[in-house]
Amino acid sequence: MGESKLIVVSVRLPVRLERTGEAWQASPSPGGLATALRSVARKRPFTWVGWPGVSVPVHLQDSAAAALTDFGRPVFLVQKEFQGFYEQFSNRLIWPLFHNISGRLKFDRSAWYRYRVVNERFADAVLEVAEPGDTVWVHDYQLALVPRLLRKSGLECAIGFFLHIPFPSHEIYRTLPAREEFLLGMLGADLIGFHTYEFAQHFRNACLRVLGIESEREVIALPDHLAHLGVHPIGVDPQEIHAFAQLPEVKDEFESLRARFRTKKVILGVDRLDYTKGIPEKLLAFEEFLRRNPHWQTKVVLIQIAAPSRTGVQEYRDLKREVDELVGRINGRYGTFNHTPIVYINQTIPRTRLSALYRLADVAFLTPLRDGMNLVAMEYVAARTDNPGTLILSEFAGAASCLAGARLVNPHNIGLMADVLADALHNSSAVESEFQGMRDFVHANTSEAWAQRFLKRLDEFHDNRRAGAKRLDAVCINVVEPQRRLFILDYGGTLQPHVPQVSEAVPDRRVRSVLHELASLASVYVISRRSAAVLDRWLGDLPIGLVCEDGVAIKHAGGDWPAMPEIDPTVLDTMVKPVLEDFAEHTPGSKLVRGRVALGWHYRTVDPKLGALRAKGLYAQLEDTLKGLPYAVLRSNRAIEVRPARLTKHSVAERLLESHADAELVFCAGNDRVDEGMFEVALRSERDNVITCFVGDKDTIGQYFVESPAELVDQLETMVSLWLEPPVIGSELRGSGAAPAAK
Ligand code: GDG
Repeated sequence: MGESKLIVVSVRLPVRLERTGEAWQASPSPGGLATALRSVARKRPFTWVGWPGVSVPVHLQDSAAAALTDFGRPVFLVQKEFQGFYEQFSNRLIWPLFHNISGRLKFDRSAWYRYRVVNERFADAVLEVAEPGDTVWVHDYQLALVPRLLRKSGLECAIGFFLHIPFPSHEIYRTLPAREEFLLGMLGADLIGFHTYEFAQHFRNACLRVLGIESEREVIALPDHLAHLGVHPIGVDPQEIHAFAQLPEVKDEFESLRARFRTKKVILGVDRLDYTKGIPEKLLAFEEFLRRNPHWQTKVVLIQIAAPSRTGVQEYRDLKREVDELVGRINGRYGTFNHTPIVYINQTIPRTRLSALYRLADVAFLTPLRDGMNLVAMEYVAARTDNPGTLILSEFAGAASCLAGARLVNPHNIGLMADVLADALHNSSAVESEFQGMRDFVHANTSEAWAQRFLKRLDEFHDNRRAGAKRLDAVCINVVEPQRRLFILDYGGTLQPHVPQVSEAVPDRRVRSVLHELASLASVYVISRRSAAVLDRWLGDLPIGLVCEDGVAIKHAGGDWPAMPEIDPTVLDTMVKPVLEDFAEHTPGSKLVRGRVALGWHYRTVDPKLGALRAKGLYAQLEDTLKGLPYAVLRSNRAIEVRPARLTKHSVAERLLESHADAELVFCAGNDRVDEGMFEVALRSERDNVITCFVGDKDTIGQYFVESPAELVDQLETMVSLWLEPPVIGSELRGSGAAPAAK
């Protein structure tokens, strides 16, 4: 096997693809990412998967792919896909939402559908080129579903994901209609990278509040793997920036600009013309500065480069008009015959000019309302090798957390920005030591170092991965050989989805039918928190065993319920209740729930963060209080419960295993921490064939998982059909035929 390769997946291939008649010409169009990956790509085999940037008619796709061979594996998109996936969902929904601009939210179901389909196309393209042992690095919000799609496909590769834009606070994130699927998509990765600690924390918080996944520090535990969260601020290439500045044409450009603005202070803004970049706010601040400081009016110039971006999107056209008007107004008001206060360039300027401008500008004025990082800030610092300048930077840019020598501003505070600008120009000799600190950061944290560090972490995490649960696949596990089988199945959340109303929790036809069929092949027990009467109504006609109230009593198939146990309430009333009451009083939204044998504290409607914190404290306190007593303290999904140890699911599982000592296959399924108590018992029993299956997206001690009750029912149906299949001589999957017995 050759050396493992790196597969980079981003929405765009770093290429310019042009058509002449039926032929295609591809030339490199390296962006920041391609530069960052250059050194990594030199060291190991490397492939890029992405869209080539233009629409390619189906009959010309083969020839276009051939022209792109040296650049990577193209994913072609037709116009409708491009619009829905890219313009609508990615750029008109996720982009504003993740930049805290939720007023612009436009959720369109068909765009979401396109987004999913295109993400599947990207994942399929990766699967075509990937081999076991490769590393796949997926980039940015347009492809958030790809990591999970790859993981679900069973790909044996390290999977990394990097989010180049901010991750918003939960208050904003939760407004996204597809919030669960989007989060789970990213969680398919082994390592998820963010520019700042704040974004990583927002993500972790969203996992708790949207998915209910509690996590420790920087790891989100999922059934089949750990998704690590990493803070990896991207960088630039200072050496290249420096080398570029030495080019004769850049020097010429610099001299001519210097001559042109020699009597003036130069303030520079370089942004894509995007509403997140705070260009109108910057212009207003500059206007306010001129108004407050008349003596500066003819001595300072703001050069604002606003490279056109997403011109097909209405919001961007509106922004262009707004900026045009503001520039016109300010220049009209403060301009003179010989002086124009704002030099506004609504074009992408050549790198030579940009490089010269970085050297020329006394002040870089960068005021995004929200920005993942802001590379311009870093480029400005890197370009000022000889004399420092002043960097005025929005505190809402990721770069603000790395560039300690910048003067931070709130871009919504126009007056403050005007004052900071005045101060920067008055005290224009920037402090060398502060600037040097920023240079040091930019030199230590280059784009290449960023890529190398991310990939190193990714490989480490992948190498040290724990043996997590596997997705349950009835065809692959050995369910056929064993003749005597015992099934212990939790009900709510396991066989049937959780619903708010008990009346709606009635088993559906499929569940009843699979239980019925299963019962002819195995001993089946269903455990539920419902009363004996409710269970009888729902499932009493089936030839299966029932366990009521999460372990209070067992009714065997065809038998009757035993007398319900009476318990002495002293311990619950005197030792447990006061503690629970105290917690309920101090935790708004939580409440005490009294069952026949149990006392519980439920925090389903409590703020998840507070609930998790209090639950931890309560659990520890109860364990301590009840030490040595025959009571169990149980943590389930958003509840803590105390009940006699003999009346728990755990003890039911022990008894069932005892009474089915001859069962060769034990299958146990549940969706809750309490159910994991049953898993423990089953796994400890040392039977040859134990299958413990967790239903859900959280960490589990179960060996297998499925994502939903529907998937579990699917798998149970498959098992039934495998058992009922007539034996095939010589086949690996020898059917056992219908063989009930102690079943
Ligand atoms: C996303 C995130 C994150 C701009 N105008 C011209 C020009 N540029 C170059 C700059 C810089 C790049 O474009 C812009 O980078 P930013 O980081 O400022 O912003 P986004 O494009 O929004 O990038 C951002 C980044 O991803 C990386 O993770 O930092 O937060 O939004 O390199 O120099 N280059 C030329 N002419 C121009 O007119 N030649």
